[in-house]
Amino acid sequence: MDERYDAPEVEARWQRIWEERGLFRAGLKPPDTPKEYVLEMFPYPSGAMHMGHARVYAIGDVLARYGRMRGRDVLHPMGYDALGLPAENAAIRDGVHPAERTRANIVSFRAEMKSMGFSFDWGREFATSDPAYYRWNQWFFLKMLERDLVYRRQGWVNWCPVCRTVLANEQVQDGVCWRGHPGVTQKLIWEWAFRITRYADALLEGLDRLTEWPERITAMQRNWIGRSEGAEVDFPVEGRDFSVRVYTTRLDTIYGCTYLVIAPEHPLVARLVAPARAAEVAAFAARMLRIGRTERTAVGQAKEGVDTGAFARNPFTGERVPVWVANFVLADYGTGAVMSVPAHDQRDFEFARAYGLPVKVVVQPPPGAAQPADPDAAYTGDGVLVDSGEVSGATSAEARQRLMAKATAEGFGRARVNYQLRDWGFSRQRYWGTPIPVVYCASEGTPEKPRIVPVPYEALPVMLPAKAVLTGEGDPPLAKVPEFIEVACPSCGKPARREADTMDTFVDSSWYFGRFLSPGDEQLPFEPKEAARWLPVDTYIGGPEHAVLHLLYFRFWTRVMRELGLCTVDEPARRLVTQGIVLGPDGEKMSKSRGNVVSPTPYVKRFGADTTRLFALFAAPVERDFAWNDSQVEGMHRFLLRAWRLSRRFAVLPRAAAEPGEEKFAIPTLRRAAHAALRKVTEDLERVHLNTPIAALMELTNTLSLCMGPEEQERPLREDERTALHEALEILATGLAPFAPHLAEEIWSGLGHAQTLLETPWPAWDPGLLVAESLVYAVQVNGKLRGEIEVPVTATREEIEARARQEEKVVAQMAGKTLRKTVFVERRLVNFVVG
Ligand code: ANZ
Repeated sequence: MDERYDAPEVEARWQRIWEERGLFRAGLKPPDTPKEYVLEMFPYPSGAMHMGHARVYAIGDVLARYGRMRGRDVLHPMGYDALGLPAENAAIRDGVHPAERTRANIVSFRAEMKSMGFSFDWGREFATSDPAYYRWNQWFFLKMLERDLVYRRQGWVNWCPVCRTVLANEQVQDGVCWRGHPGVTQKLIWEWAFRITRYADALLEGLDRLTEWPERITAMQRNWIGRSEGAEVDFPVEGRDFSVRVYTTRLDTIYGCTYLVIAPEHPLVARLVAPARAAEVAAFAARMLRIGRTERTAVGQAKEGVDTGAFARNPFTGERVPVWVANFVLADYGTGAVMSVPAHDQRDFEFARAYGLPVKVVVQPPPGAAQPADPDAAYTGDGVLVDSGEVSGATSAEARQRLMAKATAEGFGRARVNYQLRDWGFSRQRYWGTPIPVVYCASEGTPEKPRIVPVPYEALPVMLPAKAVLTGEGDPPLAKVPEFIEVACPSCGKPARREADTMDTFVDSSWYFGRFLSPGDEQLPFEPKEAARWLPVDTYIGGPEHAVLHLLYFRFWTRVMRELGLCTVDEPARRLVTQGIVLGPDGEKMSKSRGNVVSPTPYVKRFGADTTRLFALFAAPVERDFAWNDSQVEGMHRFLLRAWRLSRRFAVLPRAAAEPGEEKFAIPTLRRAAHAALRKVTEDLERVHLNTPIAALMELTNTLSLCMGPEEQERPLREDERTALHEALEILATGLAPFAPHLAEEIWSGLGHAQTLLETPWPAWDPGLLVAESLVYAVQVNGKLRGEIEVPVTATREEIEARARQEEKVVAQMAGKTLRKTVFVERRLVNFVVG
C-alpha cells in the first residue's frame, strides 16, 4: 500500500476542526469541572520562532492536551512580552519604529505557532505593548505608591560618557559600550524602586510550600534572598564624636578584630579620613567607582585597599584598630562596614597578608576535630574561644550569645537580620516601556527636588508617544518629546514635567498570568472571580535562566495582588517545570544574537508539525539541555508514518466470514503490550517525563507491525483478532494525541470515531492484563547458562534458588564442589558460584 501521508493537508484540516469546535477555549465546561491552568513563559516576539520556543510550547501543549483528555477545563493562553530593549536597540540601528517591528513580528510569530498546532486559547491573546495592558502596570504602580511599596532612591547605573546615556548591563562589556566606546563608568542617578525587601521573609517562607518546584530553583531563590542573622556593633572613631557601625555574623570573633574596613562609597569615608591621606583615599574611591560593583567584588578579584589613617576603638576590648577602605566591602550590604578578623575570615586574611596587618587567633577547632593545617588560610569554622577575655573557653555559639547580651545591655550593639535581597530598581532610561505615571511639579518643592504628583487613575493610561527619536545618545528618549514631557500638573494645573523613565519589562511579566483570566477587563487588571477559579497556575514552564529574577518578582507581585484583593493565592504557580536549554548546532545557547538559530518552519513544511513537535520532545528529557541535531528528525517522521500506515492497513484487512482455526498472533501478548504502553504514557505524563512515552509508543508500533505482517495482510482476520488490533491502534492514537495531535486524530477518525480525541476521555489501562503470572529465570553455574526455570511471580528468592538447584545440569555441575556464593538478579537469573 503506497498511500501518501499529506502532512500539510492533514494538519491544516485538524487545526480547522479544533478551532471550529472551540476545543481550546477555556471556561466553557460546567463550573464544577476541575480546572487546570497550563502556562508557558510568554515570548519576546522576535522575528522568528526558534527550536527553543518550539520545545517549551510543545511541552506545555502536551500537558494542556492531556489535561483536556483527562476531562479538565484547561486554560492554556498565549501572549507577547513585547516591550523592551531588543526592539529599541534594533530601532536605533535601522530606524524601524519598535511598534512597527513588534506588530510585524507578532504576525509572523503567531502564524508559526499556529502552524505547530499548539492548543492555545487564542481569544485571550494580548501583547504587553498594548496600552490596554500597560495601563494596568501604571495602575499597580499607583496602588503600590499608596502603600509605600514604590519609592525614589539614588542608584548606580552604567554610563557611557560618549553617548551621554545610561546603559543596561548587557550593553556593556569590559568597560566598552555596545556602540564601541571605551570608558563606561558608574553614575549615581535618581531611580524608582519597588520595596520587595518588605516581603523578604514571606518570600523565603513561601519556598517551603513550593514542593513541586525543582529544588535547584528554590535553593537559588533562598540564596538570592540571603537571610543572615548577626549583630551590629559600634566602634567609636578616635577623637571624633561618631562611630563606625559594622555588621557581623561572627560576634564570637570580636577579640580577634585587628582592623576595620569600610566601603569606598560609605558616607563616613570623607568624614573620618586623616587629612594627609585624603587625596589617596579619594583617588582609590574614584577608581573603584569606575570599575563597577560586579567586577570589583567578583570572586577571585584581588583584595585591594587603602588606609584612612583613622582609628576606631573595639568596644569590647578597648583596643585601637586602624580603619581601611577596600574593594571587597559593599556599600549596600549590612552597614557597609566590616570588622576584620583575619585569623577567621578568608577575605580578611588575604587582605591582612597583602598589607601586613596583624592576625590574631581567637577560635580553636573544637576538641577532637582536625587542627587547621593550611597556614595560608583562615580557620573559618566555629570552635572554642581563646584569648577572648570573659568568653575564653566558651564555644562560639555561647560566646555569640553572651557577647550579644553585653553589647545590647551597654547599648553599643544589637541583634540584626540582613538580607542579600535588594529592592527592585525598575526605572529605565528607555523608550519602549511603560511610562511611569507621575509628573514633577516645579511650582512646589525645589528645582532639585520638585514635588512628585501621581497621575490620577482616571487619566490612565499615560500613553507612550508614537513619535520618538531613538538615537541611543543623550537624555532618555521620552525627555526629548516635548508633547509628552510638558504637561499641566494634575494637582495645581501649573506647568509640570512628566517622568521620562519607563518601567523595566520585568514588571510586565510579573502579572501577565492574571491578565489572561480576563484580558479585556476595563475595570481591573483582571477579575477576582476569574482568579478564584483559575489561580494558581497549575504548571508553569520556562527556562532555568529565570530562576531568580522573574520568578521572584512574580512571586512578590502575587503577594501584592492578594493584598489588593485581586486574588486569594500568595504563590502564583503550583508546579514549575524548567526545561533544558536548546543549543544551536554549534553547542551554544540558541539565540538570534549568536546567529545559530534553527527555525522549526522548514521542518514543519517538510515533515509536518507532528514530526517537529515529536522531535523537540524526544531529543532529551524535559529538563536536560541538548544541542540541535536533525539526524533524528527523519527517524521520528518514519515512526509517525509507520503508525499511520498500520492504521490504514488495518482498515483494509479482509474479515473472516467464520472463525478459521489457529490464531496468527497471540492476542494476550498484543493486549498486554498495548496496555503496558498506555500505562507508561499515562504515568510519565503525570511526571512530565515526555521522551519516554514516545519510546513506549514506538515499541507498541513494533508489536503492532509484527501482528500485521505481510502474511496477516493476505489472511482474513478473525473477529477477536480484529478487536485486539483495533484496541491497540486506539491506544496508539490516544497515546500520540498529546504529542503528535494531528496524526493521532487522523488515525482515530480512521478507526471510526466521530468525536475528536480531544473530546474523548483518556482511557484507563486494565491492570488485570499487566500482571504476568510467571517469570523465567536463567540458571547459571559460574556464569555459564545451565538451564531455565519458570516460577510463579509470587515465588520467594529461597523458593527460586531451591528450584534452580534441582535443574539436572545444575546438579551435575555442582556435584562434589562447594557453593561459595549465590548471585540473584531479580526477575532474571540465579548464578551459583562454586569451586
Ligand atoms: C566579622 C567576621 C569574622 C565575619 C569572621 C565573618 C567571619 P553574610 O553571611 O553574607 O551576612 N560583611 C558584612 N557586611 C559586609 C559588606 N557590606 N561587604 C562585605 N562583607 C561584609 O556575611 C556576613 C559577614 O560578611 C560579616 O561577618 C562580615 O564579616 C562580612 F570570622 O564579620 B564578618
